[in-house]
Amino acid sequence: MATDTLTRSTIEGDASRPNVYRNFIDGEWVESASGETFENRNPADTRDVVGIFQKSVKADVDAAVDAAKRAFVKWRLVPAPRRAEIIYLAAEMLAERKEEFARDMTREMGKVLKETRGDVQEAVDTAYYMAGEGRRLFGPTTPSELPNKFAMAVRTPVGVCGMITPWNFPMAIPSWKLLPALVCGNTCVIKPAQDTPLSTYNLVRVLTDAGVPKGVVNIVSGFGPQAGAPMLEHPDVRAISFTGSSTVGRTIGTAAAKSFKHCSLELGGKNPMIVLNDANLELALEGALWGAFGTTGQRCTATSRIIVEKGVYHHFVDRLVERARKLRVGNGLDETTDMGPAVNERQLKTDLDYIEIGRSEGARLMCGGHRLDKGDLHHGYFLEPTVFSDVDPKMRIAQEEIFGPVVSVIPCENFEDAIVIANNIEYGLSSAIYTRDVNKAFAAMRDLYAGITYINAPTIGAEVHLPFGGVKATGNGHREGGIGAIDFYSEWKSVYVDYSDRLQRAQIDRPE
Ligand code: UN1
Repeated sequence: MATDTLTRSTIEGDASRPNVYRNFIDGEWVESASGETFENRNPADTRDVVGIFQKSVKADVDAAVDAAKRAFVKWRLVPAPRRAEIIYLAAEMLAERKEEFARDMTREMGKVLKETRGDVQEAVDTAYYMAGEGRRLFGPTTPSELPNKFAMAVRTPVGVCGMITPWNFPMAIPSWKLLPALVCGNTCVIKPAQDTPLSTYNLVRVLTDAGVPKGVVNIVSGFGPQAGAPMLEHPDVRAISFTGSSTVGRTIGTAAAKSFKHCSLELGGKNPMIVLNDANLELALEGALWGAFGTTGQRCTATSRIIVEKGVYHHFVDRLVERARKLRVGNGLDETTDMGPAVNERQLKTDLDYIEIGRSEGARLMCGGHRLDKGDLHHGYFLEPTVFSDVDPKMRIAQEEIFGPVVSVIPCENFEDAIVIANNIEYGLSSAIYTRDVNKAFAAMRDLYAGITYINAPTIGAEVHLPFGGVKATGNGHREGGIGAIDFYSEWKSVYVDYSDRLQRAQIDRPE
């Protein structure tokens, strides 16, 4: 089906009567106490209203936390393998509805269908992985220092968990948080990003259909200051998980610390890709295009700096520009589109501002730099794929997270120089190197200071069963994905069983 037809029929179907979505609290779909709502519009065509959502306030968050607290009493006692069976069933249901949910996501967020299918798949993968954890949740058993005494540590749930999620992975990231929390026996209140609440609704509906009891997962939609901040202040919320900018993360971490909440922050990135003289240049080029312009550059793992050794620098830049110019920008519902729009007007403005900053700093704008607004694109937030070359590592475009399709190419002298440039940055999420020299590849694995390093692959595309997160301003030391998530959503309890029938004093009664 042509995009045109698809878009128009969607508009006609919805413009007269867009769906109204309520909050989900204690198993009921309820309106916000504020009585106010907001619109979720398609960034590729702002005439298309994806849905109307509740503008939640503190009273809604309080009701959701209260429901989660009551539900926790029973949910924590459901055997973990049983909790996991529900998550397994949810995985199967998500997989079945992948296409429908991908389309919803492209409409609300803009990224192209093949990527939104990937986003739903990431939730499916997480669900299968976490379902498996229900029969593990391993803890250590260990010898006691005393005779006739048994020692072990078990995982216990944390309690009510608050989650504040971003718009760039509208289903995958909520799944990274909700699913490990649930398998560990926690209950949840989630506030999805105001740009993409529908994908969280889709995920939570599936969880509910799969058998998650009422009150165990609650949704409050809305804006950070009104609907997110009350979670940080609420004494009954024991853990907060946030993915978003480092600036907001700092505020959240500070607020959470006041009441000693567990707090996991997954923040910004400015991810380098190093291309050495001996690299497979065609492969590096493919990787650069995918890493820089996939998801319209709106990934915290996006390749935003390409550090190229001088022997191949000019050739690489020429080829990159040639290929970037050919990318088809448009509505993500059209299967032939390579790159969708920016998520909203503010993000588009940020991108354009940074392009101006790059120019004024003296970087060479090689291609792109303009808003695209001819024809159908006029109703969306489209931007040309943009490449700057001859970027100095100290420039703002090489230091600050842009979160758009704007990449900086930085020349370097050699491998050692590349590593220095790569690390000389506030962030440390992902990193990549293209080389055929195994010695340099291993040195890079050791020396790139980041939470993720790829060899001969771009900086994006982490898999869900490995730790995900980064160093420095990228986070506060926690990891999502795999066991790292289980660690965050559980508390260790050490259990000692003394079956000696006498008082034995640790450290004091040492057997002769
Ligand atoms: C993000 O950009 O916040 O590794 C998450 C990736 C994806 C997740 C990105 N699996 O690129």
